[in-house]
Amino acid sequence: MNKTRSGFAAIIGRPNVGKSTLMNRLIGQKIAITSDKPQTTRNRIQTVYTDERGQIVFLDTPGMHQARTKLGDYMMDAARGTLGDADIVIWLVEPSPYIGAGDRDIAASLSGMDIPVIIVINKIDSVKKEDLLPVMAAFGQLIGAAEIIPVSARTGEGCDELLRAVFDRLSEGPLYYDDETVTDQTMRQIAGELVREAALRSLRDEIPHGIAVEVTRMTSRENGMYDIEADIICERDSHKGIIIGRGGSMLKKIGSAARRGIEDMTQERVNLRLFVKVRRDWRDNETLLKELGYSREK
Ligand SMILES: Nc1nc2c(ncn2[C@@H]2O[C@H](COP(=O)(O)OP(=O)(O)O)[C@@H](O)[C@H]2O)c(=O)[nH]1
Ligand SMILES: [Mg+2]
Repeated sequence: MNKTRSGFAAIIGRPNVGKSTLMNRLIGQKIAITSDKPQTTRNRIQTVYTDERGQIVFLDTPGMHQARTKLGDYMMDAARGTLGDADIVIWLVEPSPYIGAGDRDIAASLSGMDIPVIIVINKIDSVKKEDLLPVMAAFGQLIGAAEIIPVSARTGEGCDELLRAVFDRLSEGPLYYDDETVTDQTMRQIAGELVREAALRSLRDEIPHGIAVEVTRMTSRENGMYDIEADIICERDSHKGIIIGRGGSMLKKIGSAARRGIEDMTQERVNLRLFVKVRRDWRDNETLLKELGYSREK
């Protein structure tokens, strides 16, 4: 019998470099939500990739950033805690040769650790081929032993190379999950995240950072159709007005985008009802954070 390789791969990097997009691409399914707003990912999300070579358990993390709220603290804990569980680190960076303080900090914390690191230069679809060499040279000097792989999470270029590099560095081990398992997230959790993604993508400025979503009902009818109700929670009355929009237009836009996303995930028709609620300063309220699933003891 062929021996399989397996292990946990933490995906880390600055906010917005494409960690969640890459993870979804590698497993071939949309599990983690993505947006062009920093700090879209709040929880640690685990997904599983299995093929004849073995099994990689990917850990998507909130980006490394300076926390300013209790929610921010929780997100940084989730990011740091993940490193302790990893057999290998996939460190995503932007395709630029100018390495900022954030990436230097990450390099410094990685150099003190005794696990293999793969530096992944993402978004290569957005730069010319000849501009890539200086980027690879710059990061090559930062952590000597690391392999550097250019990819585009958007187009899939380089992703097979990346999977090969990860399997090369994992040791022989058992499959932790059966080959049907794709994630530790429940459908209900993903549905809530898809509502939050629709809100993030439709709203501008600071409002998206102050939004949470709670799915209060998710039931399925005999014909398979889902009935889902969810609260969009925001921090102020003025935000509530913006989320609802003139004549309810914004909430309608968020609702139809979210419904399409949930229908893609469930492959069933979805009847979605959204409500907007104000919970003042929930991002700094331990009790509310816990209720919304952003709890430290997990
Ligand atoms: N051009 C380009 N954009 C990308 C790529 N990967 C991610 N993005 C975009 O970068 C933004 C942040 O992506 P996301 O996965 O949410 O980043 P995260 O915060 O690191 O998880 C989104 O707008 C993505 O569409 C890529 O390979 N190429
Ligand atoms: Mg993310």
